[in-house]
Amino acid sequence: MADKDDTSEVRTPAGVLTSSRGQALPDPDTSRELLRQMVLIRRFEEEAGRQYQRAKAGGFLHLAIGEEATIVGTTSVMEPGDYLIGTYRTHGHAIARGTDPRNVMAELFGREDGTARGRGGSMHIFDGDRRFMGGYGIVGGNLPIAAGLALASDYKGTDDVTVCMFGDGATNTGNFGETINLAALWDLPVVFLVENNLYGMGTAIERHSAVTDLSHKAEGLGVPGERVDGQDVVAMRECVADHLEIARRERRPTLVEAFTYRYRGHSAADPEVYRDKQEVEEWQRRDPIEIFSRRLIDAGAISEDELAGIREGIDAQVVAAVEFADASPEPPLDSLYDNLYVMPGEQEGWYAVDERTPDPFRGEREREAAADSRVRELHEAGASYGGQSPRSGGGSGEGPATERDAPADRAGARDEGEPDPPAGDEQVEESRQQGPGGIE
Ligand SMILES: Cc1ncc(C[n+]2csc(CCOP(=O)(O)OP(=O)(O)O)c2C)c(N)n1
Ligand SMILES: [Mg+2]
Repeated sequence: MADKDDTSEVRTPAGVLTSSRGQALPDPDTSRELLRQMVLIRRFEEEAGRQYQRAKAGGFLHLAIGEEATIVGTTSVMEPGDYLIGTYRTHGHAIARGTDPRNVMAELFGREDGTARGRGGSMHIFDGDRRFMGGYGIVGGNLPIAAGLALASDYKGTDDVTVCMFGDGATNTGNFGETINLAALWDLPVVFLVENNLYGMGTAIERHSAVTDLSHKAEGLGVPGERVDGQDVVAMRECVADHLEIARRERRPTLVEAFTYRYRGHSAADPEVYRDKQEVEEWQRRDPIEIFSRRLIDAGAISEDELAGIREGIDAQVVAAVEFADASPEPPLDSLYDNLYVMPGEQEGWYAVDERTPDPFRGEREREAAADSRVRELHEAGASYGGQSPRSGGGSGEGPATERDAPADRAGARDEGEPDPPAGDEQVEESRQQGPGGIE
């Protein structure tokens, strides 16, 4: 059913994007599911932000609030066997792929029931069973891995496709050019998807990329692209479905550039001096969840009551995720070196610690170290760096972390590579003094 005008227009740094994608709503069940997933991701991330303020979640935290339609539109048309690989902003991607939000929250809390048993934290959500191949902290670092996944599918002769999602900033990395070139040369079944939220940290796209129409940026290397409104879940779905089909059937890579926007700062520690409030508000008027809810109500696909019911159910689900995460044990301290090395007998292959040398392997030594007090010292240093009080007695789940009053925006916990906050900001200064202790 076509319930919109024939074309839509979105203002972008590279001119107005006119598109006829997203005219027809999917069937009511599918539509409700798209909405439910977007609301779940939004609520989950709002709560993650709150738990970070309370210092329940540690490390770094990058929220994708505002980018839900780009995420859900994409995953909703992927097959279960397809691979998805993303960045450090991927709580929603994992949830949309089917990972239980309770396990994602437990990962943020650094607990045993987390998706990486608490080892990865927010930037490294991973769920191999659902072929969500992870979050990566190195900008552009996931692109070559995506090419590897796609090559593996080809090699095995399956028709699985890899979807590789990354930011506008990542298109400036060497990894982008190198991966695009190989993907085109080897006809790899991969869809490259740029989540163009107009900024790489605090740098606007016009200031970081000579080419602002990113859909053209891979063309000279043999990968054509398409621009799409990333705030319109139906347009996203349609567009990605076509590109998946090209990868699956024609075995060639393409690129999708989705226009989207993050409402929150780059990370929880961003003072946001590079954009003004009006710009954020302008994008909030094109909120993907509000737009889609209104559209479904207008089309009679959902009632106001049903919508309220969805929101209520999700509120409860997110509260349960926090309770679950909080009740999950801390990883035992003597497991600190687990899964770092492939030890003898665990797995055959060149990467296993084998009998090539009579000396004990470094990994074995590190494991032995877990038995002595050096590990304890490491733990304490790590805990104080993260601003937490170390737990007494070796940290094998003796109770929840000591809650502390985190500074209002935890501005002291700056992201790697983030610029110093502007001078004279008292709150930043104060939290910087309280801030990460550093390892002595
Ligand atoms: C190779 C590399 N350079 C720099 C950084 C620091 N850094 C972290 S996020 C980021 C911005 C990336 O922006 P973009 O690709 O647009 O993704 P977004 O954060 O907007 O989702 C930078 C420069 C990094 N993590 N890795
Ligand atoms: Mg960006």
